Amino acid sequence: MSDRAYQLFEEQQKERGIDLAQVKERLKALKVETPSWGYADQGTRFKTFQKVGVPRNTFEKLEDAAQVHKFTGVCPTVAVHIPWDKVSDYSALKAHAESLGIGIGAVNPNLFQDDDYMLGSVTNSNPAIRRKATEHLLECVEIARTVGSKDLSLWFADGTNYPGQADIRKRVVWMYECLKEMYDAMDDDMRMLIEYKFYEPAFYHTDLADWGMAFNMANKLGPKAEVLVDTGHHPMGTNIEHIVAYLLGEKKLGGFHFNSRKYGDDDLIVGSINPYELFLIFYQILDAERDADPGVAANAARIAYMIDQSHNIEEKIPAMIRSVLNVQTQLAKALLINFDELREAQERQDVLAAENAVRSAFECDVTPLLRAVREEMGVPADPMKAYLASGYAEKIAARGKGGASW
Ligand code: PSV
Ligand code: MN
Ligand code: MN
Repeated sequence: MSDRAYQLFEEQQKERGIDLAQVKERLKALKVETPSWGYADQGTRFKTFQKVGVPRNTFEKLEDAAQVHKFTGVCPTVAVHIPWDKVSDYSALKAHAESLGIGIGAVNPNLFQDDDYMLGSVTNSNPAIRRKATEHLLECVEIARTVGSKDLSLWFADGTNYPGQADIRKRVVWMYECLKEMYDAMDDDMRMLIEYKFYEPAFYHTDLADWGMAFNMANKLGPKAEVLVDTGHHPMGTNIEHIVAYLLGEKKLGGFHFNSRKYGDDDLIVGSINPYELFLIFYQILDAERDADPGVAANAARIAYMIDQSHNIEEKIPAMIRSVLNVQTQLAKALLINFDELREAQERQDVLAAENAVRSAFECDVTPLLRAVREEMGVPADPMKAYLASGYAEKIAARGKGGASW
């Protein structure tokens, strides 16, 4: 891409009233956390494909994640899932991450892969099982402390398959009691990110089925608890950006798990199915960053952007790089919205002009902008090409097949 392409882009954006210096600064501030499990072998309930070169343990997962950061420059942290990433020495894990130039991000407790949790974890009618689940949550707070993480990310598979199977109202109370114990054990600067999902693995009811239930739980717990929006966890046709705007208005948007879906919780590469949705999510966030209420703007500024994908047919590292680039691309496009023009159109109640102010930004080609920003950040202008040419895939092939499966 030549300087000419960038010059042309700059001229076009000037005409649209966009200050590229600000756009570039905002793009450089983006941080996207990648999930340790996205580097492992993953599958569907029909088959897990074993790939050559997959990390054999959490230390190697961090090494792969460090490559994504090296080539994109925007992925300095990695989320861990316990016990998938259980190690005997978490200080050593932290030190390993730091030696690679990255850090450990959100700690995700796992309350869905133990036989004891078949009928629920924090909602189980058996108090001994609820105790066991709570102890795991407390253990994760301690792990977060050791690895220097401030975010505890919670998702529960709890739910029922049949009408009458359990007492729905009692389960809400039990969940609250367990989470309250965890909440009280957290440091003041830690955050509890509460994720919701409307079905799967439970098919009749899920205890935290939607944003409203997660929001209510977070409100009851207090200011350290916020809602996490996983873009794959809604029924068909849901307006996710509306949920985002609403939660921002309430100052309760904790973070995202980005991925794409076509039908269910597909966990596909973010931006691969409906890039406009991702763009519209960023539109709401950038709009909130400009809110006159400093609390709303502060919420927009502290959002944790995380990827939650399950790559089962894709090459792991390139799939992660693609996801990160797609997030960056849609943020870049949303930054080209002329918010003054938009406001004026809204005030005039000019529906078509307002819609045009948003859509016209999406229609811009941001390739020259992203290349320029990456060069200024000291990373390759084309991270995917650079990674593929780096020889890392060939190097990790020595790990062979049969790596970690989560
Ligand atoms: C559940 O579908 C989920 O989105 C949660 O975030 C889990 O932690 C993750 O996927 C596991 O892959
Ligand atoms: Mn998720
Ligand atoms: Mn999911």
